[in-house]
Amino acid sequence: MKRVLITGITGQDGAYLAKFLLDKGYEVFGIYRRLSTPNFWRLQYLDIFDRLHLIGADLIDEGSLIEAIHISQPEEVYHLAAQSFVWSSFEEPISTAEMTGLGVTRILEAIRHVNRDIRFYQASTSELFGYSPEDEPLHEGSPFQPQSPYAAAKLYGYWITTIYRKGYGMYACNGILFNHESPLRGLEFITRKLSNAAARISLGLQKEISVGNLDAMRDWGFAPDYVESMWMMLQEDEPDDYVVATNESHSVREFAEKVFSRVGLDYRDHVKVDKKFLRPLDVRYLRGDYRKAREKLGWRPKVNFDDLVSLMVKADQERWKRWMNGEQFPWDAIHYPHENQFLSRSERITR
Ligand code: NAP
Ligand code: G4F
Repeated sequence: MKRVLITGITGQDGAYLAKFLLDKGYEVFGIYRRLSTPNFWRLQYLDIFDRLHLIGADLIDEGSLIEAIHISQPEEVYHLAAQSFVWSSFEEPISTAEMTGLGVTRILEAIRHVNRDIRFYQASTSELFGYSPEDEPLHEGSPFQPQSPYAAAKLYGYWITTIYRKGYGMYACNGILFNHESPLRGLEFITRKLSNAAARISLGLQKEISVGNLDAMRDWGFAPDYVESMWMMLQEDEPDDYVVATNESHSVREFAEKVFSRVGLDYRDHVKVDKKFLRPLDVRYLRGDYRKAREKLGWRPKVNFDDLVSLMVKADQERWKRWMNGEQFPWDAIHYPHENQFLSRSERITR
């Protein structure tokens, strides 16, 4: 059984990737950080929580990462942990640089010291580009022009991954993923913010929602499709970098219009603009050319924009209907795993 370590397993992509790899027969280890309120709801939602090994570690704590590699002895590491919210990176630029930027070097160093044959995936992003000419989608050779502290930190992560690949001969890949969404997306990101609001408003639980820049355009795909590309990148003979996208761009306004119309409402009656959600700098337009991923990896997106909108609002409506019928959300139930699921320094696995 192949062993894998996922950083950021409690996030959207980490949860879907863990499920994908469990279904492929991997033994899955993930790092989680101690929070005052446990945050395992996505793993519970996908019903995979009891099948995972969890190791306490933090991106700021090099020793904890080294220990995580020792304990899990993985063949592949997927580095997904980061401060991933662009808006917050303007509020917390230094901690974003620490986690989203330097965190990559810390995990790469841990791998280099423990076992440099481990294959490494870095969660790079379309935010690196910062700008997309409308007539030509972005590809692996397009210039990088980051527009936020988050993007600057990811740019560092991108290059340090490349440097470890070239300098130490490590199998290290950058997946340059464009926006990808799902019912497990954090509520602060615009797609889920809108799908959740549309669901609640349609059920009489809320009247309106405030957002920022309605004119921003993104290339939005479906997260479970995208985690498959991460795995594909680590199965090749040689490490490389790949753009993963849909090659379609839609505005926030269009997402709002569609998501509200799915529940029989007109977004103009419910979506207000509040400048507190604007950013000091915003990426206006993104569209990605995923030809290389298609030709070399055989990857292509399966869920289109319209279906993405529908499945997100449907999932949110179902959640709120269940809540109205007295059921708990998974995130209402504070869930502590059974003791032997947590692996600590004193409980090293020896195989
Ligand atoms: P997410 O839902 O925000 O998940 C981020 C994960 O990082 C969470 O598990 C979080 O743990 C963990 N984390 C944050 N700080 C940490 C720290 N100091 N130590 C240990 N763990 C820490 O993000 P996502 O959407 O799944 O994205 C996964 C990765 O892909 C991120 O690196 C993101 O920047 C990148 N990316 C995402 C997209 C996208 O559209 N989703 C596109 C391109 C790239 P907690 O649960 O404890 O907070
Ligand atoms: O949903 P967003 O916050 O995602 P953003 O900034 O594109 O970043 C996401 O995708 C990146 C990949 O390109 C990842 F690297 C990153 O980790 C994250 O997953 O915002 C999308 C757009 C922006 O232009 C924003 O200004 O929506 C606009 N927007 C308008 N009103 C809003 C809002 N964004 C948020 N979060 N909240 C609003 O009220």
